[in-house]
Amino acid sequence: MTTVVAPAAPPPDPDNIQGNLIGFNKDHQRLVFLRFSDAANGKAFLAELEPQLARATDVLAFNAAFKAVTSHGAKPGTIEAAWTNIVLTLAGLQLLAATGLDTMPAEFKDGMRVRAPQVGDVDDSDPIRWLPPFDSAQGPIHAMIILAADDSDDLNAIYADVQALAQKHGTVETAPAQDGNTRLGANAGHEHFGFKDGISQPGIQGLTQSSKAGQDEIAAGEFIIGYPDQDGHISGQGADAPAPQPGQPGYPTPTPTPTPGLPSWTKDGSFVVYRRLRQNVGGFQDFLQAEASKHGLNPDQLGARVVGRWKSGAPLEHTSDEAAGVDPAAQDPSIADPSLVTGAKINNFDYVPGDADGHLVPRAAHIRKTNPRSEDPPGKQESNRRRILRRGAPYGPDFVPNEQPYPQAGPPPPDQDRGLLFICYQASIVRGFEFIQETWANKPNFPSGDDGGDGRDPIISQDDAHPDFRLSQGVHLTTQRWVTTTGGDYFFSPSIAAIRQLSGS
Ligand code: N7H
Repeated sequence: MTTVVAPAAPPPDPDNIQGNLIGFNKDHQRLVFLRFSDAANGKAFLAELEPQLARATDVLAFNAAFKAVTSHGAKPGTIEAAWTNIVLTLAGLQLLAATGLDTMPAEFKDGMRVRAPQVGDVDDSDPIRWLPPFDSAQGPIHAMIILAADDSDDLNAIYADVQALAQKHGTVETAPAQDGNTRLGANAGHEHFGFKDGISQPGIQGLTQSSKAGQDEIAAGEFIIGYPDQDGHISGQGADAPAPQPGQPGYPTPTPTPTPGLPSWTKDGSFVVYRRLRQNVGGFQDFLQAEASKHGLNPDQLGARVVGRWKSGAPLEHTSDEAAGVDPAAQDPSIADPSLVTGAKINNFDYVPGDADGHLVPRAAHIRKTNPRSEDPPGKQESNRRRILRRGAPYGPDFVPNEQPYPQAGPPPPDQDRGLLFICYQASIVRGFEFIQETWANKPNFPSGDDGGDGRDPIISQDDAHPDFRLSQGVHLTTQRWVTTTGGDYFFSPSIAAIRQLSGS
């Protein structure tokens, strides 16, 4: 019998993919919000910007060089880079006369404003309260430029280049640019609640190479249009995720929206979600302080249960790497063994059957809700169909102990406005970000409705009307809204070839 072996799909082309999909991972970031004056000017702007855009090749080469240099003892600042990318809204693509836009997915055509009720952006997160340029006053922006650099002077230099180009082609910055910065000193790599971030990121088959234990290598088609996804379908060619099992806990609404096939120019592109998420750090800390002792915990222990990791990033779940006798529920295990928070170990865990009820890591803890790993339901296969590439950065000043509490109503003063510029890449927003937010984070019955339900994700889904977090069997805490959406939208990150095509060059 002859076995016919299907030819392997060619790997994604890193020369054609914009670099932030791999992750710029720089200390300084700036988001620039643009409106083109007309199609001709927009095309001319894009044509001149294109050679300046960082490709995935550039980021991969930098990362390899950085690893080589720092593994020989050199300081991180020895090699530096400054990078530019552009992502476009539906309005931007329309103005540039992109073809086949009617076949773009419904959620992208709607934009984040219209999808707000669905993903839980209500009450304080309601779009009527969003900041420019995402307030409705000026109409949709056309493009967001993502700038990133190791050095703030270099960031200013590439920003000046973009501003000069914009001026030349009648393109307007519709709101002040939004800066994001790595926090300083011991807080570097930690978001404003104090937890280490950017740890669990999927690898991309055919593009990235990882030696990190516990990192899943996910099919490129989950993130990039035109490649096989985890189920072997070519992303963007109509076949979307199979509907979740009806009746399965946590799946009240099947979400897949099969598309008739995206236009060919979308190949090597990716859909991008940007959310400006304000964090009420004082409120979060007050909650931990007030609630912990009621449950025989200290504030750090309760914080670890809310997130699923200790502030150091050490997992709250047991890991095969940990020393005998260590109890990661009692205290941060990396205090006893600092090697547990190295790249080789920090993400090497799963939710073990012995913790199926969430007595160690509550099932609604932020990282368990947003990536249940092997937990069943939903099961590893389903979890890995919902992976996203998180590429955000913190913004705003650090919290100062004893600063004024947030006002009862309205926004905090500017010097207390801090949070996360959440950015993620995926091949389908409805399957990635929206599903995680709506069906996992916001639903109190995921993964289980037993015992009053597992509750909502206490970090990203505070529901003012029904705030609930199941700490352990029979123990439910009333949470608050500590993360508020203050703007954002859905974008498309076109390939380099598509940008040339859109620019008419
Ligand atoms: Fe989350 N936080 O400080 O609590 N997140 N997140 N996130 N998040 C993660 O593992 C945080 C947000 C995911 O694979 C960590 O890299 C905050 C949104 C996913 O194990 C920490 C905000 C969405 C993961 C935080 C915020 C997600 C993850 C641990 C908003 C999607 C990986 C560090 C202000 C809808 C889970 C790490 C995995 C990890 C926090 C937003 C998703 C500390 C403060 C909007 C998929």
